[in-house]
Amino acid sequence: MRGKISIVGAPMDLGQLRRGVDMGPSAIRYAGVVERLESLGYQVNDLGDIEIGRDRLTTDPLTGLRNLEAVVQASTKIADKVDKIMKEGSFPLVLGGDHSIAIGTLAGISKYFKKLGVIWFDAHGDLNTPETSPSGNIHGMPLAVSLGLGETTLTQICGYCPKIQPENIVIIGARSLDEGEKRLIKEKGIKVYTMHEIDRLGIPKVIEGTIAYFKDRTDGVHLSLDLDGLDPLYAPGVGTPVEGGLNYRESHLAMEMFFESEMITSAEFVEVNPILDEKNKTGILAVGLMASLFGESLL
Ligand code: 6HN
Ligand code: MN
Ligand code: MN
Ligand code: MN
Repeated sequence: MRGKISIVGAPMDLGQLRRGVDMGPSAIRYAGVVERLESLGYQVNDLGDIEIGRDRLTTDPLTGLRNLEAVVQASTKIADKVDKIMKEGSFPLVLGGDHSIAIGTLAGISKYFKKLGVIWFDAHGDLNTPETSPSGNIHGMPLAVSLGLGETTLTQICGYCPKIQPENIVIIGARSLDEGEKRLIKEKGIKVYTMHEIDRLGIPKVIEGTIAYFKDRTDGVHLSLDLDGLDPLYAPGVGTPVEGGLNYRESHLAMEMFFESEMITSAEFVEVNPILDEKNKTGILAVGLMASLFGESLL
């Protein structure tokens, strides 16, 4: 027996405008996540989905944020659920849903660590604030919110703030950063492997560098994996695809190396949108990546 994994679905689509990403957890389950992880020897408990409000299309008049109230409520529920999983000593594996769910996931997890590290595997930085956001979409903000930046009702979820420190973040795969996000990255000294660095160094060096960076400075590491970190060739079912991403084997190798590091203490896989997908290719990919993260080996 290899330990306990608790799966929870967060069918969230309020952090952005495209419909369908709320079906992400179903698509991932349909691709066989429970059976795949059980076959690796884990005790897998699927806790079902968190209830997400359905009232869309409200824009906060003060901040311009879309569906703010509903996202705050959902994030609180996600945080409570993840908190319970942590308390039971099980590994929280959250299925999205758009990336705004990370606000709740990190709120539920970070109090269990003194220095929680976060791997943000994404084409984007998700470091916007209401002032810098080009869209008003909260899925472009969760990393900033977790740093304590932005709308107070979001940063104060679970009654404490911030959830993480800038020096404990590594962003991998970035290739679409907004100007305000670039400024924030420089100002806070956030470690980023853009696609440029990944091309130059190769993914093995990037992941070794990430693991070495976290080794002495963190006591737990959360993996927040946005499927749009991969190239849309491999992950077509995402709402904000960006050309020039990681390929299939590079992404799997990253997961395999994270498994070997024994460093990852929680994870979420987000932005799977079955309506935009091709025969659940992205859902199936997500499950394969999870299998690699949990130790499925090639031999
Ligand atoms: N995601 N930077 C853009 C925005 O609207 O803030 C895109 C964000 C995408 C977020 O993919 O999780
Ligand atoms: Mn994202
Ligand atoms: Mn993204
Ligand atoms: Mn694999």
